[in-house]
Amino acid sequence: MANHIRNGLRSDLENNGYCLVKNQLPEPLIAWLKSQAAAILPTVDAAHRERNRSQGSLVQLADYPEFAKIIGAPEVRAAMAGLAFPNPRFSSGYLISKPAHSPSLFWHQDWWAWDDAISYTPEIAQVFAMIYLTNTTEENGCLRVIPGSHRRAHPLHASLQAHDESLSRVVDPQNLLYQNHRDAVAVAVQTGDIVFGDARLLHSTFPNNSDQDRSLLTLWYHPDFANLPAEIRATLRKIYDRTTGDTDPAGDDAMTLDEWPATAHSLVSDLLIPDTKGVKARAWNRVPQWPSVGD
Ligand SMILES: O=C(O)CCC(=O)C(=O)O
Repeated sequence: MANHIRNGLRSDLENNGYCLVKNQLPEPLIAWLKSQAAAILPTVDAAHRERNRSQGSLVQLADYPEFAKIIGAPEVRAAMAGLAFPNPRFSSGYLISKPAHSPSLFWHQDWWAWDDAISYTPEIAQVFAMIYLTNTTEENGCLRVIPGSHRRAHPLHASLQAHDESLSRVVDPQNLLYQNHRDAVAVAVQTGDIVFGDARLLHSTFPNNSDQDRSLLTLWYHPDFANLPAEIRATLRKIYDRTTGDTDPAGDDAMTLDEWPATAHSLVSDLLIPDTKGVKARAWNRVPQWPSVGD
């Protein structure tokens, strides 16, 4: 597969904070992912579902080495090469399932290093790659985004309580963070597409009003890991180690990618986050402080 840089998609990612890479994954790979999801999702317990009612589920992929096949897939690598990611690394990923007739995902952004100056520059420190296992529409809970919100303040920022526990549990369904917004753009996909998005982008989903589950994998990559500030690299290592920022915290049998069997490990070894022993981690701050001028 030739690795041509796709300038239109790269500028979508830079300017709008997201881009849609169409028809990138072959049907057998999607069918295989669906079969994995169908085996795992029934094992998700009721307490997890309650805790993550707005997301649906957040199953840490580190516990399932079989997902090396998608994290290191040549098609995902080709998509990242097309977006001119010089040195991508992978820190974590989740299997997210939005059951039939379930609520919307609340508006939020996923970046956590807002104390670092890099957060207010065009540099893209972290992206999601969302791989949906069904076609999505507004009816079954597709993604929605506020284009450009990764680089400038938006009124929704003022009401954010990112990944606040009561938002995940949908304690108050009337909260405006579950509602549609006039600046929102729906991102409907076909299976085989990949949605890439800057972690700073405001996003949410429509409710799933259909009779079918709507699942996806979210994979977190870092396009130019080697050139990130050392403190951010140190925090990424902690995320990778599951000692910070893990929304599906480690149980007794929880794994990190370092513990994966050799066959799985070999598919992703060049993408893993190296040990940053001794480097102080960047403090966790989920709240942007936009400069008043010169953004
Ligand atoms: O469910 C989706 O479509 C998106 C999930 C997501 O963005 C999240 O859980 O942060």
